[in-house]
Amino acid sequence: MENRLKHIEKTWRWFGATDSIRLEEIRSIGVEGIVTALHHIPNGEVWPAEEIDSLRKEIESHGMHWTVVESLPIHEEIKWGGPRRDELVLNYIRSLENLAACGLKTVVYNFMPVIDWIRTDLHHRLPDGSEVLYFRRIDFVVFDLFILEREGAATEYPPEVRDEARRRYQALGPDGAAALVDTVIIRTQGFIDGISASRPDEAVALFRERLAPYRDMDPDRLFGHLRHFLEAVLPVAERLGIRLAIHADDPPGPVLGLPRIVGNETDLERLFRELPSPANGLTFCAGSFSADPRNDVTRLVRRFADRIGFIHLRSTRTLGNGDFYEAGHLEGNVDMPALVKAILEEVRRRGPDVRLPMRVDHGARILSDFQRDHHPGYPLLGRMKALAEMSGLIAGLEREF
Ligand code: DNO
Repeated sequence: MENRLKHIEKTWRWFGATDSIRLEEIRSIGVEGIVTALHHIPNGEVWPAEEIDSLRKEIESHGMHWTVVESLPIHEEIKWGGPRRDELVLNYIRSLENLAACGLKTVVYNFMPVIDWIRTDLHHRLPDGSEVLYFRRIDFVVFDLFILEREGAATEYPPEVRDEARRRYQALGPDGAAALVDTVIIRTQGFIDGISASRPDEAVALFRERLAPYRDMDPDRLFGHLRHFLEAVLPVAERLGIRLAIHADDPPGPVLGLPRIVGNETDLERLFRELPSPANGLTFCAGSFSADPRNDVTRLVRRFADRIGFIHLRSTRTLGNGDFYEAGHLEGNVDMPALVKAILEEVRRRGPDVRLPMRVDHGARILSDFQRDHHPGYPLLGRMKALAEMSGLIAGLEREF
């Protein structure tokens, strides 16, 4: 294929039948591999081989491959260690067997309790007229203290933060508060996590229910649950030739009193030291790691290079007060040329025929993205621009390899 990078396979996240962006459009912009999941199957149920295979064939009929599964989600009960967890782990294993039987070998998951990625504003306008995703720390505190009314939350914030949050909550008013719930839960979690709530009050009730079993959860216990899961699943994955690739926490660090354990060098060091199986891999999400300014993202690539099974290229700009927004792919906290170079060094080390799948993660809304429906962060043109930028950067750097 023309347009083909030597060491990197260009992939694209597609949400299947509910995605307004069609496979033929994706193919026409030089994408080789699709990243998707059986999004309609409730979390915890087995993915049937026939359904996996028919989706695979649909993608292949458009001249591409289904390269990465993102995600095969982990049921909450595995994360909090509930009574059904071993049964749910067995279901997970059966899904892995069915995926492997259909040729799928890279499987993304995350271990964030209750809530996956978090943004408080999906329409932050930049001076150039584009719209990006934004995380405003104080709005998240408002969500926690005044909407969720989480027990014990007040003691976790200093008085001046609580006062600021109260003023902000009053300024938002009831409509603003409902819009915040819509953003934090319904829009950002709904399409990836099958959250079916469509009204803010339902969504909040569901959230409270999900939070309850995590009372007193600390990072060590959560890690213990991840270990329990991986000890069961990794030997099977090894036998099947599957690499599980855990996604970084987004944003890294505790939220809503819940620990997060995949956010920095210390976390990754522990994960791979305690579970050294080669099937224990990483989805290197540059944007997620970059939302903690203490992370040196290029250093993380170098340190854990051999664990990386899949790359998400993206960058954020942090604003020093806990806020961040999604910067252009060549802007923000990530030194993208240095990061890509570190990745190419690793892929070359793996051998001449190895190519690592990469997708650009999220994208600004630009041009006709405003006229077309899409999941937050996944517009056509903004991502296409990012893909073009990243492809050019990689093609240039590959000359040295
Ligand atoms: C959001 C995504 C996440 C990610 C999962 C992986 O845009 O980056 O939802 O896919 O955390 O399990």
